[in-house]
Amino acid sequence: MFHLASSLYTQYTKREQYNILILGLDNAGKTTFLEHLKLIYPAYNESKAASAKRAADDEETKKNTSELLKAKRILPTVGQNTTTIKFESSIESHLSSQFKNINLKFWDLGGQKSLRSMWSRYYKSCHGIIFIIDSTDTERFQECYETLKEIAHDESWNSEENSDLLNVPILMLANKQDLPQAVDLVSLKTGVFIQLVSELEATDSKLLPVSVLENQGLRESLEWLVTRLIYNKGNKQPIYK
Ligand SMILES: Nc1nc2c(ncn2[C@@H]2O[C@H](COP(=O)(O)OP(=O)(O)OP(=O)(O)O)[C@@H](O)[C@H]2O)c(=O)[nH]1
Ligand SMILES: [Mg+2]
Repeated sequence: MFHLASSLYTQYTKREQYNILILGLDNAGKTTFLEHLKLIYPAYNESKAASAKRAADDEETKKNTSELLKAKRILPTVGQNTTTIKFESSIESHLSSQFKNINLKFWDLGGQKSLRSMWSRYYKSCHGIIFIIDSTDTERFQECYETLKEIAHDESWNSEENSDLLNVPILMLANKQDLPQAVDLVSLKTGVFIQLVSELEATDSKLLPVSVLENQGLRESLEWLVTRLIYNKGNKQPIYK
C-alpha cells in the first residue's frame, strides 16, 4: 500500500523525462534541429516567470527563430550535444493531460561515418529515435537507407535483456523541404525507402517532411513522437525527475 501511494505521489508530482537520440548522416541537419528546438521550447529548468517573460518578449519582437539560427555558425558535430526541453503541446486532445510535465532530453550525435559506431552505445538508454534525412542529398539515399536499416536491425533492440527497447518509436524526418531540389515525401517513400518503410511497419515508425531551419513541421513531429512515447510507457518507463 505504501509503495502504491509512493509511486502515485511520484507520478503526480515529478516530471517525466524521455531520452531521444537524434541520428542521421553528417550534414543532415541534426544539430540545426536541436538548436531550433532550444529556441522554440523552454529549457527544462526555466522558471514559469522566465518562460512567460520570454513568450511576451518573443511576441513583442515577433522573433523569427529561423533568422536567429541562420546567424549562428553550426559546426559538424564531433562527439555529442545534449539538451533538455520542457515539452509543450499545442494540440487539444484527449491526451492533453498526459502531455503535461514532460521533459525531453535529446542527444545529438555526430553523423560522420567514423563516428557512427558510437551510436549503439546510446540505444539502451533511449526512449525514442529521430533519424534525419537530407532530402536533397539523393546521391546518399542508399547510404542513408543502409544506415537506418542497421539501426533498426541492431541486436540491442531484439536482445532478451533489452526487451524494453522492442517498441521504441522511430521518427524519420525528411529534412530541407524548403529547398527546391528536395525530394518530396511521396517520392521518398516510393523510392529507396519503400523497402524500409515496409520493413519498419512492424515497429512504431513514421516519415514526416520538415525544414528544421525554417521551423516547418517541428512541433508536429514532436507531437507525434511524444504521443508514441506515452503509448509505449508501459514497455519503457520514463525517468521521474
Ligand atoms: N536549407 C536548409 N538547410 C538546412 C536545414 N537543416 C540544416 N541545414 C543546413 O545543413 C547543414 C548541416 O547542418 P547540421 O545541423 O550541422 O548537420 P548535422 O546533421 O548536425 O551534421 P553532423 O554534425 O556532421 O553529423 C548546415 O549548413 C545547415 O544550415 C534545412 O531545413 N534547410
Ligand atoms: Mg551536428
